[in-house]
Amino acid sequence: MLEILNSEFVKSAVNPQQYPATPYVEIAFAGKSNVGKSSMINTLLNRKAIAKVSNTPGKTRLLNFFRVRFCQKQIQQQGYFMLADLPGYGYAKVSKKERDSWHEMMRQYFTNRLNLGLVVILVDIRHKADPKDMMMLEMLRQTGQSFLIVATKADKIAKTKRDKAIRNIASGLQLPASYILPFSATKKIGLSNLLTILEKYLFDTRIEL
Ligand SMILES: Nc1nc2c(ncn2[C@@H]2O[C@H](COP(=O)(O)OP(=O)(O)OP(=O)(O)O)[C@@H](O)[C@H]2O)c(=O)[nH]1
Ligand SMILES: [Mg+2]
Repeated sequence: MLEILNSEFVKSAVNPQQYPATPYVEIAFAGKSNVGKSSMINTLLNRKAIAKVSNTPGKTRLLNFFRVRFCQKQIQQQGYFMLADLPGYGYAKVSKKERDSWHEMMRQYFTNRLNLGLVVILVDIRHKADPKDMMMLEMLRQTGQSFLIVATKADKIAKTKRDKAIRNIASGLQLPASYILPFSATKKIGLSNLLTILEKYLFDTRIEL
C-alpha cells in the first residue's frame, strides 16, 4: 500500500525556465475549471488546503508544483514524486487571449517536462464527455503520454447510477470503462484505488528511490 508521508508546495510557474528542477517523476492533474483538481490533490495528500480550492472557476492560472514523500509499507521503501496542479480549461468567461496563453502553457508543459510520467484527467461524473476533454486527450495521445481518467464528485450521484455514468463517459471518450476511476474528494470514494494505481505506476516505471 502506498502511503503519503508528507508534501510541500515547491513553486508556481508559467514558462519551462521556471519549472522546478527535480530528479523525481511527475504526476500531473488536469481538467476543466471547477472539476475538482485542487480538491482531489488535497484529498490524495491528506491535506486541508495545500492546493487552493475555490468556488470561482478558473482560479488556478499557473502550474503549481508540489513534492511528495511516500512510503511503500510492505517493502519499507520511501521515495518522492512530484505533483503538478495544472490550470483548468473550458471556463467560458476567459478571453481568447487567455485561452491562447493557456494552450501555449500546456503545449510547452507536455513537450518540455521531461520527468512527466502520468497525467490524471479529471471529468465530472455527472456530465457526458466534453469536446474540451477530447481535445486534451488528443494533445496527450499525440505526445504518447500515459494518462488516467478520474470521474470526480461521485458523491453527487446515487451509487447505483455510478457504473452507468462511467460507461457513458467512457463511450464519449472512446475508451474502455476500466480507464475511468470514480472519485470523490469529499467522501474519499476511490481514494484507495487511486493510491493503488499510483503505486503501480511509480514502481513499474522504476523511479529512483
Ligand atoms: N461534492 C463534491 N464537491 C467537490 C468535489 N471536489 C470538488 N468539489 C467542489 O467543486 C468546487 C471546485 O473545486 P476545485 O478543487 O477548486 O476545482 P479545480 O478543478 O481545482 O478548479 P480550478 O482551479 O478553477 O480549475 C469547489 O467548490 C469544491 O468544494 C467532490 O468530490 N465532491
Ligand atoms: Mg484548482
